[in-house]
Amino acid sequence: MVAAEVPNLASAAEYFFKIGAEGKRFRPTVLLLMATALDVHIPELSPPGIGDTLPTDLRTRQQRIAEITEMIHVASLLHDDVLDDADTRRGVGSLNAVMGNKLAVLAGDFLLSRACLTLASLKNTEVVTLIATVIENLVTGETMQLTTASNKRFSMEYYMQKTYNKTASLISNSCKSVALLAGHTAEIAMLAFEYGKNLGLAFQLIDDVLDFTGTSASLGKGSLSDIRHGIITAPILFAMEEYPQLRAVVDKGFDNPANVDIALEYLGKSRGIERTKELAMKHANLAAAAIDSLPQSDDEDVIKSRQALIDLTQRVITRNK
Ligand code: GRG
Repeated sequence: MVAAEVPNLASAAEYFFKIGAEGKRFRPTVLLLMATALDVHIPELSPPGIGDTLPTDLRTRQQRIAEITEMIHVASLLHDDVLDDADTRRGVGSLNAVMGNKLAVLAGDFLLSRACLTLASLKNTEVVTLIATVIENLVTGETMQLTTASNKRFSMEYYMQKTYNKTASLISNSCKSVALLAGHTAEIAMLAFEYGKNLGLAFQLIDDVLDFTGTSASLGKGSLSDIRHGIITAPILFAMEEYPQLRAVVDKGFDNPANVDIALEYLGKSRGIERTKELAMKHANLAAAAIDSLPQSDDEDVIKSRQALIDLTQRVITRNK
């Protein structure tokens, strides 16, 4: 799907799909599990669609959503790395570092266009609307993160909205798309959405903890990339509630590494990391509850996939990479 005719564009677009640089493939894994978890009998299942080019097999159509989702995810990583001037990604050189900003941006655009073509081939306008909204949310989330207005940067509500846009929208709307393609009711589609939303929020909250702690529990062991870029995440927001003096430190900016150390000191004294983990756990539990609310099934594969989706909610909050 990502093959291109022009050699430079071909190697750029394929870069993060090659073995060793393919990442965790967390989103497609969730989506294929969701497809099986929802594989329950629907009496009035609508026909898959119309037209010769339409894949008739439901599983194949749901797999297309998993592929589209990973392509959009990788496109957003490529653009993100250009914006952040990143050197590495997935343990290898970032594409902007290896092939330059121009090709990295174009490769992201190319992946988006391939994702759109695949989406169009599904001929489902509701799903097109959901995925188009995801792309808008990703751009909005990234833009929200650029804000310099203190009332927004220091607001937990703003942070959660940004987190939904940047991370949870993609997985929640694609989970919902998998349900809609199967012809499920709005109620079941909403449970699939709720699972993805809460899993995505938990995932990002833990990402924000790991930025401070890395694989160990001690502060300063992570890449500290967010704080060094002036991005204020949940651990610091919670620490600021306990220590309002921290606000003045954050206001000074983090160009001076000594300021990062002072912020880390406050964070260490506070319950910031703990409260962020608790919030992640709350969302992980809400995600698991959405799966538990699905209509009962005796099918062994359905039961296994639902259990795997529930297990993933725990893996997300206990992960260290
Ligand atoms: C081109 C669609 C598009 C968007 C442009 C740059 C931008 C607007 C949005 C950035 C969105 C972004 C990078 C969100 C972060 C999401 C996130 C948690 C990434 C890390 O995901 P993992 O850990 O990564 O699943 P791997 O490498 O395992 O796939």
